[in-house]
Amino acid sequence: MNILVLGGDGYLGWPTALYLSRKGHKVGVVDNFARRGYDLEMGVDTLVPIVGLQQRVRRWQEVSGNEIDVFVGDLTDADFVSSTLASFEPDTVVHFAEQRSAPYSMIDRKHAVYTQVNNVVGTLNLVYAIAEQNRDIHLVKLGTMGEYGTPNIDIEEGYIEITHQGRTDLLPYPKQPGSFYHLSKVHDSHNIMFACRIWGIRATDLNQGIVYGHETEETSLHPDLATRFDYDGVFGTVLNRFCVQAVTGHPITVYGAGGQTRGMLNILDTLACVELACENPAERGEFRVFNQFTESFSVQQMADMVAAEYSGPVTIEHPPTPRVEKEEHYYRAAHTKLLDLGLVPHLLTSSVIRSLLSVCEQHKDKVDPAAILPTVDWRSTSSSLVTAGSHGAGAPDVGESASAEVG
Ligand code: NAD
Ligand code: USQ
Repeated sequence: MNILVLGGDGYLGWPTALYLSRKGHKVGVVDNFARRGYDLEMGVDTLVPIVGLQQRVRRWQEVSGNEIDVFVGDLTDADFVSSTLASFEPDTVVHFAEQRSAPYSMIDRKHAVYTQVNNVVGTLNLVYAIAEQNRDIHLVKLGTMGEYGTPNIDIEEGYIEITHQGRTDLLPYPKQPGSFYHLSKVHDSHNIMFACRIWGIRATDLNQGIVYGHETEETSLHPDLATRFDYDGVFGTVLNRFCVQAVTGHPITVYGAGGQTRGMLNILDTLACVELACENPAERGEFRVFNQFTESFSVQQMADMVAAEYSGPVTIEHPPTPRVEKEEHYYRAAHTKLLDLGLVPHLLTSSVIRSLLSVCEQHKDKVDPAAILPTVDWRSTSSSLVTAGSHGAGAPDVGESASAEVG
């Protein structure tokens, strides 16, 4: 297949592009380097060094003999999206290219507006280009388990059968997301579902849990092929952060009571799930939802697992959560559809945690302790993290220009 990977310079997009290329697909990657810009803006850096996209692609060609096409541009630019699709002629578009940090979206108004414009407008431009050019293109969109929130009933895969006043219907599962970022994913889901209904395009929404891990078969082939590894308080995700905290002697930061429970998956399963979705496309007009995670754990359980596997001393602290979230709650989410397609999960075993700890150990001299603590407070409308006017390369002030740009 011709597979276009949007966000192909990111933590998940880059290893996915390599994986699909190695499987024999013709792969193109699209990115505007916004993620590298957020690092400059926040004054943080990936723990594992990464080289530039062009250098990555050249190295991949040398190592594998496979070419990857590169398209540098912004999905909020409709002409760019349209011309990229026209030139690459994808069978499948895998869409990772969004601002993906919940804390980043909660810094202040500018970052909330930036996140929602970037994510929602980019996705709208994409569905328009697909509808205009070729309605057979399969859109594989990265959503998030966080779209559902933490309801006090079982979470289904996208839809729930509801009987009300004696009548029954299959309806989209209710959404209670926990940040302006997670809300942007809900808005995307609604827009894509509508586009499938009106234009008959085909889409799979992968409601992914929190990804951990760093190495894949392909990224391990050369240091230039490494993907990023974030541990800071804004972009680092929980298990990756806990491993960095353990190896640097920083207390593990379990926010609040630690009963926050989330669906988790190994980065290797992200690649496998995306491949399964690509190889088993949705029907024309179908908006399909898969819950993409393999196990669920509470934050406290993850801290305990890391502490148990690390050979040195580890302390676990419970600072108040900077988020507005339930610290203890019911959590049971269905995740059978990808298993039915053949997913064989890589579970969170002791050896997986030890290998994560060893990546962190290897690069621990690069850790900036000042970047570890959380700095964004959900209850505040303007975090002290970024003062007015200091926004750098990451979040352009789209607040005032958004309507003009969209219009
Ligand atoms: P990432 O930030 O590392 O990668 C996203 C890439 O998209 C970046 O390289 C960025 O520069 C690019 N991008 C952003 N906006 C763009 C635009 N307007 N035009 C072109 N490129 C743009 O994030 P990631 O961790 O690789 O996550 C990828 C996707 O998976 C995201 O949509 C995220 O919401 C979703 N997801 C991630 C996780 C996780 O744990 N990392 C979990 C669930 C879902
Ligand atoms: N947490 C801690 N201590 C920390 C960091 C986080 O207790 O040091 C807690 C948070 O309060 C939260 C949970 O861990 O309850 C998860 O936080 P996270 O930062 O690992 O994950 P989240 O903000 O939900 O976002 C990440 C990705 C996002 C993706 C989402 C999947 O950044 O792109 O959509 O995971 S999900 O959580 O299923 O929505």
